[in-house]
Amino acid sequence: MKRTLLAAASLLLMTAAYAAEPVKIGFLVKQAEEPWFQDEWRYAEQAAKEKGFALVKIGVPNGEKMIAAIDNLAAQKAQGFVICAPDVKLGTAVERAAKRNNMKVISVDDRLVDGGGKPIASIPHMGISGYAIGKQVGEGIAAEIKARKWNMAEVGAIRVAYDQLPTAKERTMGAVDALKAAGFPVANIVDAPQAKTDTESAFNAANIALTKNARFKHWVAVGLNDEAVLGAVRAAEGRGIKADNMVGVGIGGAKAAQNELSKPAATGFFGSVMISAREHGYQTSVNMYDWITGKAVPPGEVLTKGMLMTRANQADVRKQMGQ
Ligand code: FCA
Repeated sequence: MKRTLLAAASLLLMTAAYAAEPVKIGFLVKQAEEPWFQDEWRYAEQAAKEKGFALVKIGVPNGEKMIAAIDNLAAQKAQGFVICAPDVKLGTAVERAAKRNNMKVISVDDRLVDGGGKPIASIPHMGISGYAIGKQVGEGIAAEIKARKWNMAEVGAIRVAYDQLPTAKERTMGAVDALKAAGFPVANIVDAPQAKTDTESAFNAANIALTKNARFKHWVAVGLNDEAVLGAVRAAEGRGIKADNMVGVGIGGAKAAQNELSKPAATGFFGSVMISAREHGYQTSVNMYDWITGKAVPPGEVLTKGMLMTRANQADVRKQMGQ
């Protein structure tokens, strides 16, 4: 009798200890300085406050820092993490590090791939519907070309490219396909590969493309995010190509795009397809919390939508996207 009571008591204690284990979640992003990732973190903080878990935000600009961050999270007794890795090819390394430390992992924005380049299905993912959002970019540009009555033969299109990142390729190819569908001449599309996914690299890439193709009268620009298109817009400005001869449409719609679209005078940055930082930051964190606490297993893959935001509808789009 005594022994059974003791056993029951120790079981109770163990359960209590387990239940009391505070939930700690890591949120690792590849480019912490980018407004999009700042927004994701902000919405993740909101989830942490609401659900009462601890959130650890870490910037992971390269593979070495990423592995160190995962091990560090484990030492802090985090039970899981959400990650946008610096390189999707690190997928197997991410999964191995999570397993080794007995942590759960969800990817956000960039889908992790294995050694053969195949998406790792065992890591739940939330990303954007890259091709569809790219098409919205292309359609927005095509409509503006029409509105300005430009002769398409005289328009050059810069595709700021980062094709080693699958979502980047999908986005920019979606934009190119929409332009083609609107009758844009394929020969006028110029690829400008960027070394990194930031404004400076896009600026350098676009500059080369503009120099080599001085024959065009007007320009349009697409890229994987707002930073890519802003780089192209700034490069064009440097060559005297301003708002009346440039239509750039980005993807993201975070602070950088909002600032640009709020400048008193229009620039070549015509708009941005706004995507949901709230969903990517808040919902992935809630999904991780539910997974850790045994409430629910996250969906295998969620792809979110976007809305074209321009100077004309900026306030309305932000309201509709709840941002
Ligand atoms: C990628 C890009 C970011 C953002 C995100 C949704 O990670 O690099 O700029 O667009 O997808």
